[in-house]
Amino acid sequence: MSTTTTSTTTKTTLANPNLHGHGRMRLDGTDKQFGDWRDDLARDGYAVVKGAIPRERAMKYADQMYSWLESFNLGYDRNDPSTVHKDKLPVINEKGMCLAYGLSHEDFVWGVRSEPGVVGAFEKVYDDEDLIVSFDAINFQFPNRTDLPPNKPWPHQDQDPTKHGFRCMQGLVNLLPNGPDDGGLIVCKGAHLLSEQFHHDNADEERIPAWTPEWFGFTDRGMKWLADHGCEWTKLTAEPGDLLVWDSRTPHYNLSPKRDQPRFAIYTCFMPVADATQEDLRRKKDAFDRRVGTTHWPNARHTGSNVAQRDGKPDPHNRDRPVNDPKLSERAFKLTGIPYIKDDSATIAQTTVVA
Ligand SMILES: O=C(O)CCC(=O)C(=O)O
Ligand SMILES: [Fe+2]
Repeated sequence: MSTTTTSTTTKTTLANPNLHGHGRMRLDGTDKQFGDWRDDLARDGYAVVKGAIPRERAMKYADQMYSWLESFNLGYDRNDPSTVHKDKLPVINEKGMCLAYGLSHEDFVWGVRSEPGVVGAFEKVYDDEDLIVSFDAINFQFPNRTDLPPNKPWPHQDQDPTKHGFRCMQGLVNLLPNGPDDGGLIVCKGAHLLSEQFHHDNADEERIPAWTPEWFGFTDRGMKWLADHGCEWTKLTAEPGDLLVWDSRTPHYNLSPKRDQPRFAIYTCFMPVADATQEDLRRKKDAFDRRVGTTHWPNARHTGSNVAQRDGKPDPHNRDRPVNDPKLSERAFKLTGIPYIKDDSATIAQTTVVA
């Protein structure tokens, strides 16, 4: 491996033979047939991309996730389910989200984000190789947790309801066997196509408070509207290495596992860099430099913090850098968005890339 310094912005052609110049998918009922998972995505608002990461590599990533939990030395042991307790783990909420500790930038997380089968799926949907990726949360859900509040349904869409049409495809890589009772993603089939009508019909309703405009929570009335319009909820199942993708307008949430199998997932959301502004990219560079996270939205409209709160106080186990800082390939570095920043070569040159 050689270490180089990147200081220029170039739009290289990665020549992905899977791109056919068909243009970005529209997910409005007018997409042509592809004969693969893209047809499911267009019709249902979600799809499973089987084997986006080979199973053995996915299991290795899961192993690194277990090791990362154990690295806090708080008493969690993957072989002893009785050690699944908030006092023995980094701070993870009842939805399974772990947001701090520089985790979004651990080398294994970047490894998952830059897997060719993962990036390639997004390249196909956007018909574009110049993409940026979110610095998202990581999900660790364990069964039978009585030490956390229950994970009540939180149906939502991750897109501003005043902005219509397909804007962003979200994704998560599933890393452990995930059957019907093993928790994980549940989606409302076909509701992406009714999204504009939904928000028109329900515009008078008081909104569930959201900390970003790119989030909308479905109330009981909203859930009834979806049911009345024939939309059904489906809990997805997946093997290690499968990529689950969904239109940001598709209503969804997650369920906790019910038997003995934990659920591990790494969220991977990409969008064309052409959809981000230079200001977005500079904010994204700042988030990368500080090793903090973003929401699912890769344009980094909101950036996070590495200060987890434990029992109302900063966690004494907080970290502000990953245990293993990422060694980014040239492809991965482009996904940070940094090489697309114009007229900022002095600062960009500080970022080291391992080719
Ligand atoms: O964990 C999941 O499957 C879904 C998570 C989600 O919807 C979110 O973080 O916005
Ligand atoms: Fe979501």
